[in-house]
Amino acid sequence: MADDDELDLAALSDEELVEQMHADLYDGMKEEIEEGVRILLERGWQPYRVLTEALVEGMRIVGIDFRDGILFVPEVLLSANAMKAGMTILRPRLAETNAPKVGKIVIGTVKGDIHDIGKNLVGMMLEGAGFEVIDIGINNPVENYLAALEEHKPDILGMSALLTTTMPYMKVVIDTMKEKGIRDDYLVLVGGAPLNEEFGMAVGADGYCRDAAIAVEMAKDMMARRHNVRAAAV
Ligand code: B12
Repeated sequence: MADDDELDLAALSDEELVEQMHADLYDGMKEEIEEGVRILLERGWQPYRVLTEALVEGMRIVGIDFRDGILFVPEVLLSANAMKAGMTILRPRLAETNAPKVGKIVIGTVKGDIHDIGKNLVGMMLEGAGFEVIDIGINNPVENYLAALEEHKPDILGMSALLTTTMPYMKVVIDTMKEKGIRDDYLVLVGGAPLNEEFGMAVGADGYCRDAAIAVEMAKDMMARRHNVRAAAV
């Protein structure tokens, strides 16, 4: 039984619960977020809907107050941890287990940047769409990307950056790939809040994706086209 002053999340309507989860994410309430995610799933919500409407939207609100100096790093870290806890519950549900593997991707956040929620989300969604995902984490210098490409031989390299100061590093990675003569062996996808299509093209990527759903579409599309080109060549 809940205490008198403790909110019974299960008693809330869907709409109230989602609003409460935005507030709980804002306050970094990990256990409440976990409970909210479970309740929505039990009520038949699709995992992707829980992810976008409850978690990603909640983090968007956190982002606004962080930008405006109302929230600070320690508080946003708590929000991020609560978000990650919710994502952990959703992850296996987003992954269609027996799906045939459609391709392989190495994904990581660039050097100097420790933001990983968006990257993790893209990885989870790609996993759900049947990709094998090798996540090399955050703060990756070019050497890490090259080593991962060499070791895992993926179809796609994905890079994430959330800071205007770190996004130019994507060009360093792509230029190094060109110097080594391996650029065309991989498709390169880039993403992160401060990027746009134009930036993606300017650094020499094959594609820029605004969000994880677009990343899945683009990755699948690119794999299909690559497959067709190869099939036509034989
Ligand atoms: C959470 C957060 C943090 C957390 C990160 C926790 C974590 N584990 O990730 C903490 C508190 C650590 C943090 C620290 C800092 N942060 Co911060 N942070 C954010 C915040 C609020 C949310 C980011 C987020 O998770 N969004 C939710 C996810 C789902 O969205 P997303 O990351 O954009 O990802 C989606 C797409 O972009 C895309 N995508 C992302 N990556 C990829 C990769 C590929 C391959 C593809 C295809 C697609 C793709 O798909 C994703 C899913 O849909 C943003 C605000 C914002 N508006 O972005 C600020 C923000 C990014 N941070 C900012 C700043 C300034 C900082 C600090 C410098 C603050 C400081 N003074 O110390 C430090 C820098 C630390 C570092 N060296 O990296 C600024 C950046 C400003 C700028 N223009 O550069 C922002 C924009 C806030 C602001 N407006 O001031 N931060």
